[in-house]
Amino acid sequence: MNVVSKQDLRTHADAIAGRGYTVMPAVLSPAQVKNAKVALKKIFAREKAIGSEENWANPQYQISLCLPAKDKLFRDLCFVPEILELARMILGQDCVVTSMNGFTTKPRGLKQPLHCDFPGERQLITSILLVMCLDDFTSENGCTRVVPDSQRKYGLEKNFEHLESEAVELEAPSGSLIVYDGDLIHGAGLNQTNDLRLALHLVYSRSWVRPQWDFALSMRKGQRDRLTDAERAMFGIDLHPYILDSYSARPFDLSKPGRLGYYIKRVRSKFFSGL
Ligand SMILES: O=C(O)CCC(=O)C(=O)O
Repeated sequence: MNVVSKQDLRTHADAIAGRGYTVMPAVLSPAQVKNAKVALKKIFAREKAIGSEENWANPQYQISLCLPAKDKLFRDLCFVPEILELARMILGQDCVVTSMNGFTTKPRGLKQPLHCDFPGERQLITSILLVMCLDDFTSENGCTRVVPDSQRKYGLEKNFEHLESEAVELEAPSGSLIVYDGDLIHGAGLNQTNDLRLALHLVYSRSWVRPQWDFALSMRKGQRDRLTDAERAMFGIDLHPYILDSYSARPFDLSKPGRLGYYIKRVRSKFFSGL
């Protein structure tokens, strides 16, 4: 595992601010990679049926959402010192994790179209996305491809087929991080092998950005109560009391046991503390 110096981190941060992305080799140790792979494969197996029902498993990819609620080792991977320092350099000391998912390209599947995760017309980097490579990323197994300098150019456009010829493939050994501005046009490639191409997608945002995932409402009360103060801050547990699940754009079902009481308590403590 590389120790990334402050100077190197600055160079990576400048590359993200400039062309929109960077590749950091050997950030995760072989043990971190191995343990994350074992845990993610188990989760994928457990979620096979629901994945197909919900379109989390399709001809392009399989995805597993909200990993920090599913295993402590994924929470720990949000606190790798070098990674956190880079995120804080770019997004401020109080940046938060807005989502962390598991992802694989589908063996012999389809190519994911180029897209933008956090489109907008901002002048500021509000989120960065880190692809943690748990396998070697190669052209054959559908490594991430990005369109350099494409951030903050296309507003809310959705179709980027015309940019395919400008996309570059980012091959990287397992343990590497591919990091890009959330506004950069990118996509996973075509997996022409018979194997998975496993990755974790970790997104940090500025603290005032509404998160993609509501970790507070996704964790059971017991689990939430056992989080450390650092984890509570990192997963924005006390930041955004709201009831709309921004990922699916569906309101939470507040009739489910415990949800209404919990929501009222959060809103009260946020807005009426001291009354
Ligand atoms: O894992 C990758 O190569 C990128 C996937 C991606 O762009 C996405 O799922 O939004």
